[in-house]
Amino acid sequence: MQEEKYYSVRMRAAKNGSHEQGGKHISGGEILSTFSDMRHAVNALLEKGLTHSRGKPDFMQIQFEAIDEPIKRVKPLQIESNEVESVEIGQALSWRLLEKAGIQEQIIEKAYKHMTECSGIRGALLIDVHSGERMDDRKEKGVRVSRMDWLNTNFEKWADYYNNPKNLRVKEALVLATKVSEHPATVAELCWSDDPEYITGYVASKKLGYQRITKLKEYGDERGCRIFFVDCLEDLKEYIHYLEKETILVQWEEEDDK
Ligand code: WAQ
Ligand code: MG
Ligand code: MG
Ligand code: MG
Repeated sequence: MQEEKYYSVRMRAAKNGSHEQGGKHISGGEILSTFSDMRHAVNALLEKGLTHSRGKPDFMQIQFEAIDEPIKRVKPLQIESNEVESVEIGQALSWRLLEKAGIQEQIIEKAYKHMTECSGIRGALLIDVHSGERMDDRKEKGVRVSRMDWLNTNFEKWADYYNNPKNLRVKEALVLATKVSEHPATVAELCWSDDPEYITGYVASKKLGYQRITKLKEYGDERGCRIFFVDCLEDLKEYIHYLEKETILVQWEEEDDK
């Protein structure tokens, strides 16, 4: 049977000029859509960028392109929530989880330094697990993971089964973390939002699953973070190609988790 054709739909919004002109990143989004759902997809991204807590954009770009390559189905990472009382405790827990994923303490420390120097970027930092140095050459752009999604009917089935909130932010983050952790060169991911009102973040890896941490930054802070700890000295180009161009659809079946 021939599979329905999908399109990658992407949005980015900035304020005080485009990203290229040095504007402030406001919002980004990526969706997979069929042709017949395109209006809905474009509208959802438009809405996301127009009404954002980081500010009112004066630049936005929305584009779609057909996907010609095969689409891979991947099960969502297991999700766990860690309630913490303070940012300090949350940050300490993120360190412990990263160490559990096999990353050395001095590498984590270096990664955190890179992050404070680069917060405000719209993509992720790729950090070499051996040296702690940044691997990508994308400067203030970072690497933007794209071509991933989770059909809403299937996501809602999953959320109902686990009694998880049907929250778009959690869905988007879990989709991204699932795609990123699926690549064998990813050791772990560390993330928290750049949206000032959203303070829950996570550490994710294939082994740890998606470990939410309820406080990773102070309320009101507009500095966000996405770091991929990477172990691939040889083929960085292939890795970035996977993140940007290969298509992943998250798909969950009840039998998977029994
Ligand atoms: N690819 C790479 N990096 C990205 C992408 C992407 N597609 N989208 C966002 N980022 C980077 C970028 O640098 C942002 O500044 C940063 O991540 C945060 O993005 O409760 O909402 O979309 O389980 O603000 C995690 C917890 C929420 C959700 C993360 O991130 C939960 C979040 P945001
Ligand atoms: Mg986004
Ligand atoms: Mg997001
Ligand atoms: Mg954001």
